[in-house]
Amino acid sequence: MNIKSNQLMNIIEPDAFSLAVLLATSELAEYSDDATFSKAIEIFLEGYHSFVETQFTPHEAYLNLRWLYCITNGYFNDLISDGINQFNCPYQLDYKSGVLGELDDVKISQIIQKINKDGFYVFEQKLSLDICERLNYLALVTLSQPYPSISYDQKNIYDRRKLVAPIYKFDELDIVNNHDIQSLVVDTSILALAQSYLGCKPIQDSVVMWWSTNFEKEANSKAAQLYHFDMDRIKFIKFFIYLSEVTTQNGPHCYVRGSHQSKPLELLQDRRFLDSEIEQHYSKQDIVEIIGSAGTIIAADTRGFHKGKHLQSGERLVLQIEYANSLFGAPYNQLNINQSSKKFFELKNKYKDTYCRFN
Ligand SMILES: O=C(O)CCC(=O)C(=O)O
Repeated sequence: MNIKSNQLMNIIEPDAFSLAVLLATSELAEYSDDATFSKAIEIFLEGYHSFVETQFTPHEAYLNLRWLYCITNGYFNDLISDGINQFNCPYQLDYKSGVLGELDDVKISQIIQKINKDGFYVFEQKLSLDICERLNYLALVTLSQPYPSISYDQKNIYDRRKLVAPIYKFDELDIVNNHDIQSLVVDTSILALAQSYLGCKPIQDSVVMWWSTNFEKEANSKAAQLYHFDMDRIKFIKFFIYLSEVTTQNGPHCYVRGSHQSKPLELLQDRRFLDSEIEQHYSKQDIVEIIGSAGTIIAADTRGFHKGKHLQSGERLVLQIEYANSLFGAPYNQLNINQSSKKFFELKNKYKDTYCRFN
């Protein structure tokens, strides 16, 4: 592992991504002599090679990504991301406006600066109420999976009068066939913002919609109601769209400002955290509850600490669209779309790398 970058260039003939990873990891190997650390990098590297060949990440390599994030306080991810960006240049986008507003390069760079500093951004522009209403209707007529649940093959139509779980999740395939969702997935303003933040062609890696309910009296860890950070990909950005009004009572998304950059050592563990643990390390002003009317759109780098606040009353419907710089990491869905809108069909073919999960 103590091989130098230029030596690697000469002895290996990999494709662009694996070369990027090799360069980045060789730099990291010089960063530490510790055997466990080197072993973790080796497993990651082998896993990455295997991913490049098969588009499938070995579980152990994914676990090593999570561990390396903690042990390097994010430095590992930043280095690999720099490597990926050398070989995966962003698109030349001629049009950058959409649901996030009239975006140009100046506006995008202001927003990116804010996300780099705070870890999240709440857009002035909101999703139209018409679309929110149509998606609420979709969420009331489509089967969803109560979660957590004693049985995971018991999808139900959401019935707010007979709650059985703190959240109800929709199958990705069921929602991506909807044309309103498709137009958000290929929205050019979201694409432009994601690629500016990631610094490369973004890969659309998940679309999730779920109801949160006040079924339980306490915060449920499995329902993401305790603070945690995500580490399913190397670098990623999530767009949350509130489809119902969200107040402090019905489950606002909470984010710890600046916690995506680096974390206090005591919190560099891959687990859930009590509010009191977070409060010991961050000031009240930096622990933010994001409330907003239906249509509110938030971009967040959820490698920072975040949670969905436990609901005291009511319910919340939210849609989440995520982009990453690689599909390496947790399993993802490959989706056979059987009802493409014209726009979705055109854009998924135009930006094939980004929409590679959609057949
Ligand atoms: O429900 C929320 O606002 C939090 C969701 C969350 O933790 C996540 O998407 O990673």
